Amino acid sequence: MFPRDFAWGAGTAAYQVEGGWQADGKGPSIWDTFCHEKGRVFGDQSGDVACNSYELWEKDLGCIRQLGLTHYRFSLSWSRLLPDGTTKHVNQKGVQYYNKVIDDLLACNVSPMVTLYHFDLPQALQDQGGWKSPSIASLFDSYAKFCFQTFGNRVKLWITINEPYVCAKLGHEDGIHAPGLKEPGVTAYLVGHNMLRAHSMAWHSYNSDYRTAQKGWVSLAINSDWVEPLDTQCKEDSAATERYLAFTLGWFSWPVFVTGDYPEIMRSAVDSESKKQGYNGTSRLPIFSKDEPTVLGTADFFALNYYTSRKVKQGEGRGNVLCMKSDRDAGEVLDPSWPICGVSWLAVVPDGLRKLLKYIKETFNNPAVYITENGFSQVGLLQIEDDQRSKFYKDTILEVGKAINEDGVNVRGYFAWTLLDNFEWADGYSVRFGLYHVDFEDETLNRTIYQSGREYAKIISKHKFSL
Ligand code: GBH
Repeated sequence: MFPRDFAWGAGTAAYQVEGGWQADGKGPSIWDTFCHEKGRVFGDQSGDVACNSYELWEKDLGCIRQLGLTHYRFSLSWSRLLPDGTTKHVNQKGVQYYNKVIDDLLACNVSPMVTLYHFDLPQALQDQGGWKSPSIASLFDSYAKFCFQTFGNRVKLWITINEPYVCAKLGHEDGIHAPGLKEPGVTAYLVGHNMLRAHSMAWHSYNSDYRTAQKGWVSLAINSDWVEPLDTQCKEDSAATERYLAFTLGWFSWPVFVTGDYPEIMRSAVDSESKKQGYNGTSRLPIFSKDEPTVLGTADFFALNYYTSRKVKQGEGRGNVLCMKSDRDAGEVLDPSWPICGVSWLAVVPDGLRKLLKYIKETFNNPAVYITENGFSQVGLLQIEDDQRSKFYKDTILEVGKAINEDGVNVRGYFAWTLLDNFEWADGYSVRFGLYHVDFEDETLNRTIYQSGREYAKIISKHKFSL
């Protein structure tokens, strides 16, 4: 059912697992700052220690081997490598750490997929305006080139930025992620724009300076729910669904995969609202400069993070409120038949992934696709025999198989989120997404495989060598 060279992976992100927030010369990131402020995160918890993967990497490697993964996705902490964010000072201890991770993986026949940025901007760069500042793009590009130069002889799959949507919206519109800004209707668009520029510069650098020698692939990870009109017969619901898609999946995928610019629906909505609101002549949605290389075509594959689905209904109309939600003007609802057994936003809809994959094939000209994240959480009582989650993985992977075999989608790999229970951002340690349980109460931070981890290992061993 799965191609012979299909990638079977799991993922993590630096801030969620590493700990060692001040170890060996690491500079602080915006998540260090954010967590150390009162009232930001569940129980005022932080990633100061997390799973301590900085010191316990070999335990993680043991888990990776036990699962039989062919690929492991992890992210680099920018400020562990470059403490003030710039290449003026390189922290060699950080370089050594990631060199060991990469070399150990390769020695075990596991291919690394490396994310350059998973939410943890160096605080020193935030102090200069962070993602709001146009100059962040070239700072990111320098960091990216440093990583290609240092690790690219061994890393063949790169993700520049993880989920620009989440960074922009949750970090700068809703204020529930670092840097905790609540500047609705304006800053998220600006941040998203600079993230696209940063990604594009890094891709162009790879393409011109490293691709020939290193022969890797570079993309950005785009999160998207699958959405359908609540009432498929209702024109307004269908139009709202189009708008919803334009403001979520479309925001980052249209520029990169379709036109080099934002979706027309998004452009016209934000432009006309801006005009009404007296933004004299300018739109809150920035414009791509003709003087910079195009963002169109700056992805060698489609990297998709899929978790859940939504039904979309007619919006309530655009009031006078300045925010993205008002620009988007579409309401979301859950289908009562979708189970929710973990964190509240995650309705279990495995076939939504198949539908989304088909949509991606048709809309973006049949790209190679890696599902770079998909997973299911546990909240509350600890359950090592987590049969609901085992079923989730079985059902979802079956849908991926159908997408490949029945819909002809070019899916190259599947990465479960996540290897270990870890620091789940604003939810701290209260939400567990791991294939391994981590005992955060105990200093040893023991890793124990869940039933779902054993199930995933079984699926992998069944398919890994079959054709
Ligand atoms: C991923 O984002 C992240 O890449 C990963 O680091 C994280 O651990 C994983 O999800 C699990 O959450 O709280 O109602 O405001 C997935 C996209 C976007 C899904 C934000 C949850 C929060 C909804 N996420 N969304 S709410």
